[in-house]
Amino acid sequence: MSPTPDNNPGFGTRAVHAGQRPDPTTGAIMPPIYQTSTYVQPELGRHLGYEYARVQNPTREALEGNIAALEGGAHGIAFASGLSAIEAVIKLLDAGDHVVSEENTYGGTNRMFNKVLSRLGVEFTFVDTRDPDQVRAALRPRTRLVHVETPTNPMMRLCDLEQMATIAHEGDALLMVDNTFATPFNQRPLERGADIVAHSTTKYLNGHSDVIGGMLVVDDDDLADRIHFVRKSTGAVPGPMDAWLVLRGTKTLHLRMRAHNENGMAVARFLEDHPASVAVFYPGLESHPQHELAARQMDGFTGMVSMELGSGERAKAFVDRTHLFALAESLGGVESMIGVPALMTHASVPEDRRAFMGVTDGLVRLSVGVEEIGDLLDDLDRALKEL
Ligand code: P1T
Repeated sequence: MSPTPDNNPGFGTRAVHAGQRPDPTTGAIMPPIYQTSTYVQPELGRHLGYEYARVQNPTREALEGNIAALEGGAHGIAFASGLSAIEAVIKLLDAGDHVVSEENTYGGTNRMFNKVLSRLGVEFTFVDTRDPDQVRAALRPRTRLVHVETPTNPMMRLCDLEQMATIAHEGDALLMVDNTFATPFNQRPLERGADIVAHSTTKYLNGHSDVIGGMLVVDDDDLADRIHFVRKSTGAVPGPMDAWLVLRGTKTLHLRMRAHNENGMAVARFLEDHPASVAVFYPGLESHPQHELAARQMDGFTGMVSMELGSGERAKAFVDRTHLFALAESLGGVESMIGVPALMTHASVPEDRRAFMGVTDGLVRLSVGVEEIGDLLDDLDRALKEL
């Protein structure tokens, strides 16, 4: 049976063990990669619990059990990407239903809502979820979902999860929280009343920049059944190799996040004190306007740091000059990355909306990796001096 201790094991123990057991045939300590599309049935009308790999796959199920245990939910449902996970939740709705979404989400989420799903008749209102009154005022009789990110990508804005859950539930809507930036090591939305946690597992959960993947975690059995139905009916499942790679990643999530949190804080403090920076956005800094909420709601502040350099020219000069910080989209890998959201991850957001939220051409986003902090600070210092 499962080696998973069931006497309330700690986070790191769950990260290593939850969802897994030694392979019943060989005792293999890692779940095998069940690279198969179908399963032979002993006779018509009887199967071994596995019919077709879009619907069931043991490697994927191990990953789902693992991440569900980290978020403190009963069900994990894996997807081919973070966006397909979020999309599946919208597919629970009908044309004419309404969603209230944080305005400063990942640009691709905004693009999917605005340019794809709204064409199918689901209506979206975008608000600043830092302000609960804006969320409350946006609710309509047919609002079925409130979607938030906290911290947001890339402005590192927060919303109060308990407040969001109360408001959504008053309006008979579900609360979905994209927990990609925080990870369950730092923040567990289900404990604060959220109904659905969404992840791009592409990021910290996998942690090694070699997979695109997504995950939803829910506690409610009926909601899980409805999401499973959408997934099997529409098909955005991850392959078994990718599920296995993410599972290998989550085993060290607690070790990596401690290092990301520590390095993120050190980089944020360094940049805040640096004369070249106009502003630094990091919830762990006392200067962050929502630091008190961050300290209450989060156990750590991640490796994501954004900074304003004052102009697009300065931002370009900076990101072109770092060596250890690789110029790339994505985040959450062990290697440090840097980018200019207005030209990269958020280019699809209309310019006036970007400007309104502070996603200027001079905004630089850093995903601080787990390299030696002295080397990372040297890299930033040298590139900033060359500006
Ligand atoms: O790329 P995909 O696995 O589909 O995940 C989309 C997604 C969802 N939610 C958040 C908060 C994200 O940051 C992302 C993807 N983000 C990037 C690629 C990026 O560089 O910001």
